[in-house]
Amino acid sequence: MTAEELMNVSAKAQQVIETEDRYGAHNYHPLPVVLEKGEGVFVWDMDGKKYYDFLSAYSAVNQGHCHPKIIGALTEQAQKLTLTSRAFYNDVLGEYEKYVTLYFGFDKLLPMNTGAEGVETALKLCRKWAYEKKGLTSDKAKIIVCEGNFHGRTTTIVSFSNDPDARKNFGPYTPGFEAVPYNDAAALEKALQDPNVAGFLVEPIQGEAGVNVPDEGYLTKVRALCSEYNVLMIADEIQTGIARTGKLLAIDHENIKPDILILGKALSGGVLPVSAVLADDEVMLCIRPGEHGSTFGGNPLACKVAMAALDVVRVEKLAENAQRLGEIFRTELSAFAKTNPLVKLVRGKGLLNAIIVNDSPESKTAWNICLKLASNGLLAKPTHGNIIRFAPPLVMTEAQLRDCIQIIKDTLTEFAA
Ligand code: IF1
Repeated sequence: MTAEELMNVSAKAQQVIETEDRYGAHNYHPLPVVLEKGEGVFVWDMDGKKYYDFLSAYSAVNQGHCHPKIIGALTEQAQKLTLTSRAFYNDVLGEYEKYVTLYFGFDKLLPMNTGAEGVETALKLCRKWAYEKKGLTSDKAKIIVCEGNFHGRTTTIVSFSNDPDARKNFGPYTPGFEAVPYNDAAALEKALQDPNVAGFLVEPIQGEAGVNVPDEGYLTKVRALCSEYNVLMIADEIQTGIARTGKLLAIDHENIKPDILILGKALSGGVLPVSAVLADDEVMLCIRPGEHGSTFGGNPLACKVAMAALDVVRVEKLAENAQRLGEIFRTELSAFAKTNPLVKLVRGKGLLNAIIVNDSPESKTAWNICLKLASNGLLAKPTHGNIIRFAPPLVMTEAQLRDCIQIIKDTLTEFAA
């Protein structure tokens, strides 16, 4: 944290930052804001300053901070039973598995905790299916991924990342992956000529790559190609799912069903780590007792929280709200971009949007804009260099959104001057 960045930070908050700097790993470079409370679309820092949260913890807090229904489910179950491990049954997991599989339309669910664990589970499931059902030669299975992907931080996942920061000096890398350009069905079809391909892992919208929205119809072509070549389509909806893009799942915009669906983040409303892999029996039953698991996967506390979180999505019609407010956001900011030299482009779907700042990725412009947004009461953070992601909780009202649009416009105008 530079002295200049700490300028607007109170002594109290600086103390917290310094403690983290001294005792914590330096694996992040946060904005100089020290949060203490969250409620709905708002967060407060420890000096009592109120902000609109326009990051939603990378789309984990779609239901808004500390949603009373989800916190109620958490506190009620926390007094009863939090963890049994899967050595025994518990009275919640079956109810949860039924609720979620019916909610998303799959035969079965494998419960895990973090998104990366969900992705790893999907990769293992895909390989298992390839050897035991498709009949590939052992250790020969190949999974196609997309350039610009972000699927988590494990050594296998970063093995197929092409982001140098994510993978540098974490080798040796896990073999069995090949990248093709995103949003390019022809390139995918070419890669599928290899008979050893087991699956294709894709984000319906690339979040970290800067809210990279593929052409209409791309995912439909992907679905058709995966079926034609008998490889599993694996959809990573950890960030785009749970109503974020204006539909329950981003792939619902094209009405397709992947062979494996990965959920995380807002599956729990950001209350605790809950991820899940969904698939039909033909795939899911390739994993048998003792072949995969985790200590906390499927714990009763997580299950109750996730059911409440999904209930909120349905009852409060968060997908419809995201769809409607997203249209307003992109319309307003696209019009504004025509008059402001700083904004090159506005893109996104539902309430997963981003602006491309008209400056080099190496410049600190996007970062400085976010510092100014913070002092103007709105929290957002750049992704790669010159792209600022805007993703508020989906419980936002139109009036609050218009208030935020004004803050963003005023800040960008200030900056352009
Ligand atoms: C970080 C990014 C977002 C994800 C998708 C799997 C995972 C993520 C599509 C793994 C996680 C988080 C991780 C966090 C920042 C954030 C992020 F910038 F890293 F890429 F959202 F875009 N698939 N994304 O977005 O889930 O293991 O974290 O629960 O690592 O810096 P996780």
